[in-house]
Amino acid sequence: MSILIKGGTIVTADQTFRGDVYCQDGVIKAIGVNLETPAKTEVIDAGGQYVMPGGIDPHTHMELPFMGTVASEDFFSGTTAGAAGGTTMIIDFVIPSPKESILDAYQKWRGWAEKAATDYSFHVAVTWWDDSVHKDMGTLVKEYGVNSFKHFMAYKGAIMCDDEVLVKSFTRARELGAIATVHAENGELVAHLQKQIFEQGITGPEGHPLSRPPSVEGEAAERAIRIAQVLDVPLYIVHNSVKESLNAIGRARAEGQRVFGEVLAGHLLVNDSVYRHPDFEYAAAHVMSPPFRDAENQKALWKGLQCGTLHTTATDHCCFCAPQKAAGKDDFRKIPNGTGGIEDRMGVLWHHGVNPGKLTMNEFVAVTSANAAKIFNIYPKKGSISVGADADIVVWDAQKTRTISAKTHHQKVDFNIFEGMEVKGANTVTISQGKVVYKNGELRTIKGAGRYINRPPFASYYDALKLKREVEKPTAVKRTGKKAA
Ligand code: URQ
Ligand code: ZN
Ligand code: ZN
Repeated sequence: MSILIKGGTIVTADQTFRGDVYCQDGVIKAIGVNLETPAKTEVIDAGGQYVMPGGIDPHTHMELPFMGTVASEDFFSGTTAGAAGGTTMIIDFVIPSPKESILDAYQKWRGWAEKAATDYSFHVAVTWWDDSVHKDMGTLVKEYGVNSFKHFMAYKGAIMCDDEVLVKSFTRARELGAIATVHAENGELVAHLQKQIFEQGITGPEGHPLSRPPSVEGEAAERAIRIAQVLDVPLYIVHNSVKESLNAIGRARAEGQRVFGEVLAGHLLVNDSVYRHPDFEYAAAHVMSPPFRDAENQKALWKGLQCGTLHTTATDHCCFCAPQKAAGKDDFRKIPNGTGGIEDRMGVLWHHGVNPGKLTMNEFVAVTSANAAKIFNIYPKKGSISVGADADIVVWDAQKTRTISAKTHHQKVDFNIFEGMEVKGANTVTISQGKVVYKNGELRTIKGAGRYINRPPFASYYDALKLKREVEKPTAVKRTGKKAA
């Protein structure tokens, strides 16, 4: 199976140049002009369009069991919707219940993901601790290609980690050459504020953001950063939504600490006024954590993306339909947290980022694909247009316009947080593993065609052990028993 993408302008995270791309057996084999190709090669006309690495969404939750229900999007429908919008790989999450073997949970999620249409990988959440978790983290790194471990500092009484678990798990991650990632909200404060607000008689979705003010996120981000600093482990903070988190990341990075920041397309573009909408269904459809924020924080997030405090964009695609959200009709604390976005991330970021000049095209590729590949150690196999890379490619028409709507999207959810948004710039063709999976509105995804992608540790397991921090061993003070003069 070979394919030639002809006549386009190649845009990578660091280069823009005219070139054709020849792919065979799912891999990029040649880049250049006037390429010699075998007779049966499928030719894609990319004239007047850009040819970019397929998007990588490093934060999704397909068919996640959560808050008493299961996310409506599954691994096939979700990766298909991603392909429709130019995303060719997801990094999803294995989230063990407390006391559930993390290895068993990993195998369970692997089973669910077999139906995926495009490539996928997993962060594994550490939601509890004992020796078996310590051991299984090693197995997951050494044998299953996991190099990132997630920690929810929110969701008290469910999957929240206290500091003890953070310290033990971060320490283990460092030993293994893995990266620690966090959902940074102080779960104790959230629980306290939720109760206080509910008892004041605020039971609707407007109570959700009130129980998660910026300081609740800022405190957790700073705490995670400090713990990672003391334990000398790299840290990735997911879905940053407020300037307090950006300031914490910026300070740490200015001091040379290895901290990375992620931002959701939703947090960049959806305003917190949605929670004050009179219609419950509309407001509840936007309930996710951290909540969407005000214009001032949105502005700060764009600056964070422009200045390099934020490195990746994601969606946290975790869908619940209206009947599911209705569980919280009389109590906002019961509204399943989560919103969609995998199909629209690339389009809304191009329209609101590249078109007004906030992001160059190269920066767009960096924040939608290449940086995630680098941070999670699968670059240049993913996130690049280079010989030997996987042939995950989008052909992008900067002039193509479309209006986003739940009526036309391919996401398996009855709501779209970008409903009615008109965007200019969209993929006309999406190629996954060297095969066309989307072309001019026609989906050609195949259930189960996606592959699990191993992500090696950042240092070999044994090197990482050898690299174990040599703390200067403080010497004991010899005391003579004589009183000081
Ligand atoms: O917290 C997360 O990332 C998961 C449970 C999705 N839900 C959400 O509100 N972000
Ligand atoms: Zn989260
Ligand atoms: Zn999430």
